[in-house]
Amino acid sequence: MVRAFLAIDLPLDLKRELYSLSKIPLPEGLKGKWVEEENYHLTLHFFGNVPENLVEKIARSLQGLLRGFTPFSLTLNGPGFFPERGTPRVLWIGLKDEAGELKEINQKLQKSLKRLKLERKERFHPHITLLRIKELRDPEAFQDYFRRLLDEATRIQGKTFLVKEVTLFKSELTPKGPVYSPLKTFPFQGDVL
Ligand code: 3AM
Repeated sequence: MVRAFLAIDLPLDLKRELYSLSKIPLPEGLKGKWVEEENYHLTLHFFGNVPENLVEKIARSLQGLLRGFTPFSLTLNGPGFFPERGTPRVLWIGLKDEAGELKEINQKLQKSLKRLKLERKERFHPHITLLRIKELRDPEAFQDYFRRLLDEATRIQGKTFLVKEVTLFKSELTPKGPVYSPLKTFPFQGDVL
C-alpha cells in the first residue's frame, strides 16, 4: 500500500517565507506542530492508502486530465483555520486562484476519481497548512495569536508564484514527522511567458 496525495510543491523562497511565520511564539495553552519548512505544499487531493497497482492507474488518469494545462500563477492570501466553528485544528494560508485553474483541475480530478471509483471530496478549499493544533486550552489566547498571525502574514500576502507542475507524492509517517517523496511529476506544457 502507498499513502498518496496529489499536490503542488512550492518554491523554496516561498517555503522560507512561510516558515518565518512559525517564529511567532505559541501562547500558553496552545500546543501544536508547525509543518516542517520542506514539507509545505498545496494539497489537491489526498488518496489515502492505495494498492501499488492502483497508483499506476491513478498516475495514468492524472496524466490524461492534466494534459493541456499550461503554467499559471497563484497568489498567497491571508491565514485562516479549519474548522471555522468549534476548536481550530488546522491553521493555514489561503490561495487566490484568480485564473480559476485550480478549480478546473479539481473538477477534472473529481470526474476522474468517479471513473476510478475512488472516494471524492465535495469541497475544495485551496490552502497551505502551517500548523496542526494538538491542544487548545485558551480560546482567547488563540484569538490573540491569530490576530498576530494575520498581521505578520500581510508581509507575504499578495505574493505570487508560478505553478509549472503537479506532483503525486508518497507520504510516509515516521516518529519524526511525515516524509513526502515524489512518485510522479506532471509538468504542464508550454513555455512560460
Ligand atoms: O495540505 P493539507 O495539510 O491540508 O492533512 C493532510 C495533508 O493535507 C492530508 O493530506 C495532505 C498530505 O498529508 N491528509 C492526511 N490524512 C488525511 C485524511 N485521512 C488527509 N486528508 C484527508 N483525510
